[in-house]
Amino acid sequence: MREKLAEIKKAFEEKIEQAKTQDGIENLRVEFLGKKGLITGVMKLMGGLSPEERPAAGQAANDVRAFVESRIAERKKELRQLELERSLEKEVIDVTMPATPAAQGSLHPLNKVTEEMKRLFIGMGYEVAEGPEVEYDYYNFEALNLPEGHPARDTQDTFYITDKILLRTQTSSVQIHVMEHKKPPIRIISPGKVYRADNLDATHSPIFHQLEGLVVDKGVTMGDLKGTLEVYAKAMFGENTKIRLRPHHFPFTEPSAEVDVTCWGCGGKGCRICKGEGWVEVLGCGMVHPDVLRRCDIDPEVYSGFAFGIGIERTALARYGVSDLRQFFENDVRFLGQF
Ligand code: 2NM
Repeated sequence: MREKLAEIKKAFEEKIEQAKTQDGIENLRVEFLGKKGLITGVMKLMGGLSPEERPAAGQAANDVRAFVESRIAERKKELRQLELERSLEKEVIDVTMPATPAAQGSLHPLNKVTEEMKRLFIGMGYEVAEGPEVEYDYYNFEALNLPEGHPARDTQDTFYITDKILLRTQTSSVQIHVMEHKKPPIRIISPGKVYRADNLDATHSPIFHQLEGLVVDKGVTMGDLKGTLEVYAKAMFGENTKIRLRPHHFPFTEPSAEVDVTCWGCGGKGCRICKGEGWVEVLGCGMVHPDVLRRCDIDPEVYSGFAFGIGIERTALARYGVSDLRQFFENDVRFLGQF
């Protein structure tokens, strides 16, 4: 019996050293201590011993069992520690390594120039006014001296929804709404989308953006208009920029002018940007027509005003040297990411 226990103990000691996993130890526990285990087997033989032999043998068997139990617990702990060390070694994290930068978006170039223009005019005391893109023909045409039969109202040029409702072709319609509801002094800009029945090409789009300005007060003159536009031109195209007004015709302003700025590419000498002219056209403007004021219940004998209209796409094309307006609408991030 003693020899048998000694053998079992020896076998256990060898096997426990080789056990490399928790499962392996569990198997050993079953093999030695389980119901059909080796030590349990020896215990069962106890009944066949004489009463004198039994206590010592029982003691010896219990000692071996206690040894096996404690060695198993110990080995389990050792293995857990080993496993922990191994995983710590494998899962090292270098917290000083630079992080992968998260991809960051940027403002769309059209929004960027719009925001720049807004900031400039807000700084001069203007408020931003917005209005509907789906508009009555009255606000888009009639109120602006474009009566029925005017060529600009042609279905070839304007998107109609019904005979009387259309997609606005200019943001001046917003200014009519404002003048109807607010009495002078008025100082507003209205940025936004406008629609014309054009085919998309390098210089035209059926949807584009405008920013129009309107100032109405007592004693507003063309000199105020010119001074305002000079500030705009210098801020937008550089401090040395000069402007010139060329007589033009708009139905809603009188007098009207188109405005050129000295070319930001060559300073006026003539280059590819200005096509050798030295000047680039950037906007249209004029003194608000007395009929337009009158329709909004503003007395043109008391008040006068100026207005101007800036094409956002045109300005962005010029500012960023982009040659094809379609790039603004294709939303290719390789293009958009450059601004
Ligand atoms: C332009 C050019 C000239 C304009 C006129 C008005 C209003 F509502 F006061 F009559 N708003 N915007 C205007 C004047 C727009 O765009 C090229």
